[in-house]
Amino acid sequence: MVNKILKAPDGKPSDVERIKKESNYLRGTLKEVMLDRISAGIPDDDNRLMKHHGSYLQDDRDLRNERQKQKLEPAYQFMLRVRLPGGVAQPDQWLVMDELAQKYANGTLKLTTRETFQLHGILKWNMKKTIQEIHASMLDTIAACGDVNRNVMCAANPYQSEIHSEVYEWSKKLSDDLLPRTRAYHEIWLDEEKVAGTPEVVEPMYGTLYLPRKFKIGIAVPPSNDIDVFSQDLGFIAVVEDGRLIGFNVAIGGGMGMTHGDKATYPQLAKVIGFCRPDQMYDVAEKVITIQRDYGNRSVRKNARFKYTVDRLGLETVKDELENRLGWNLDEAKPYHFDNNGDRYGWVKGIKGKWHFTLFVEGGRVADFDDYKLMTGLREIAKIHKGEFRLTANQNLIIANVSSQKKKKINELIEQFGLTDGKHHSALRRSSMACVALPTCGLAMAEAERYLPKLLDKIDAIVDENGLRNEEITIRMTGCPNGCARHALGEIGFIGKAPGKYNMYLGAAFDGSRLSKMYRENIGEEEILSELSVLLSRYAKERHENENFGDFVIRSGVVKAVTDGMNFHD
Ligand code: SRM
Ligand code: SF4
Repeated sequence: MVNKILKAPDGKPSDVERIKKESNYLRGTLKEVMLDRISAGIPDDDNRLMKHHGSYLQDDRDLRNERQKQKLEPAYQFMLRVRLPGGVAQPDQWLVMDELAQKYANGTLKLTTRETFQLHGILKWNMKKTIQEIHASMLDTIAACGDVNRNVMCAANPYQSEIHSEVYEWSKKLSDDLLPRTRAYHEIWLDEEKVAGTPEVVEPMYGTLYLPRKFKIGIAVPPSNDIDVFSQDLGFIAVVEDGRLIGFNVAIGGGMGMTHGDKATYPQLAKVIGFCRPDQMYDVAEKVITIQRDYGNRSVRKNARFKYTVDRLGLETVKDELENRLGWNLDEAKPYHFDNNGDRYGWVKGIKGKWHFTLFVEGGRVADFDDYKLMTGLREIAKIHKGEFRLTANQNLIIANVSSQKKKKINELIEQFGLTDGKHHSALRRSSMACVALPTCGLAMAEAERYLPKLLDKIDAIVDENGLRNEEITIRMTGCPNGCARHALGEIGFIGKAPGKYNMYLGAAFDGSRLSKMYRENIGEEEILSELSVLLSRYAKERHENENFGDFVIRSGVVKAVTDGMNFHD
């Protein structure tokens, strides 16, 4: 056992640390400012705190210039993210989210890359009503953003439904047990009376400052790595023996975000450090989180994620510290094997005669489009569905646990509304993901969700020319290097640099176990298409049997394999 003296980095705490410290456990002046009708916005300090309540202030960037010209304040509106552990929503909860989207938001639902709902475009005066209605449906938005543990993901895979339900229960338990304990949310949004006198310890795990940065946990069930377990701060890989869940391999220190031009920031993959039983999972999560709480960087926020703490202290040191805090040692990691990080579409039969239908939802956007009434179709299904909806980490949706009797009726609705399992699309499009980006994301440098489908129309032509229509190649686009669509784990990745310009990355592994490498910088559509034209034609002609595109570009020397996030920029 190493006996090192561990230290957090020196340096003046960032302003967010001050805001949290002075917030009286995430209250700040949120209650008051939300009542103010003079501005549709809220002050910056409160907006920082707002994230811990699952929301934050945005403005419609499509309208920004025009409003500036007219000397109006920006078109302020709120994004609201639901906490939905494991991505499971009941049909009545789906209907509530649909209704709220129409009543208070922009009439659409965003299914996120972390298996939950986001509403966009909520006006300040409607926020409280929206949160209260979400709460009445037995959901909440606590800790969906902010410097705390976020929504815990779990494999949505319908193939192993008995293991899914067990793993789902663990993800829900972790998510619930790791919630902040402050009553701020209940007081601000749900009108809970403040209890006189303050209990001695409000936040036994988080403390007054919460975490240095966001913290993410995901649980994968091999062979599917649909949740991209290696991108998590803390990942659990289910180990199944003789059809029974015996525990989890534990992986630490993953994350996708970076800043253009700053080599001290990089995407990183979590590394497996051992194995624990299911009943030890909470203990592991809590102790890992407290290590990050104590040693994470509270001075430079862009180096504050747990991946940097692990890389700075060293994997072995962090493992030792974890075992010290646990008071027991992790077992040796068990063998595991992933074969993909995407979704499998269409109808699948699970246990007890139940059926599951995985629907392709391009960019995760549920809306009624001119020629595709996706939102109405899903509403009609939710009205008769007795199973559940599972939001996937690839922004898709599973209509899950459908009885054989109900399947006929649900299938009729699927057909009536033309809801697609994506099978008439190219496999490349089915394997695509794009983050929200413009017009709502304040950090976007380029389009993603609104642009990728159009780019894919053109890439599809290249795919068809080369006979690659059924080849699954993962392709991901983000509007900035924060990596919300886990671009660094797409075999083809695009990161927005400026309007219409992207950095292009290649060479991630199809099973999510290797990062991609920068291939071209700051290129526009024409160049993207000409690069892909050459690469896909070579792939069609020169690939080995069953060779994935990400492996091909490395074997053929197009890009170097990234062996560790720390050499991502080399
Ligand atoms: Fe994200 C910030 C959207 C998954 C890394 N992300 C944001 C914000 C809140 C912008 C902001 O802070 O001003 C975006 C809101 C846009 C909007 O208009 O809705 C945003 N992130 C999203 C979503 C909705 C993308 C999507 O299209 O699905 C995803 C919501 C997930 C959820 O339900 O909780 C989303 N974000 C991710 C992921 C993927 C994941 O977790 O599996 C990542 C990469 C993994 C990681 O965390 O390393 C991710 N988001 C970031 C970062 C970079 C963090 C970093 O430390 O590196 C930011 C910026 C930040 O935190 O300062 C960010
Ligand atoms: Fe916004 Fe960037 Fe995340 Fe896309 S990757 S949603 S542009 S923060």
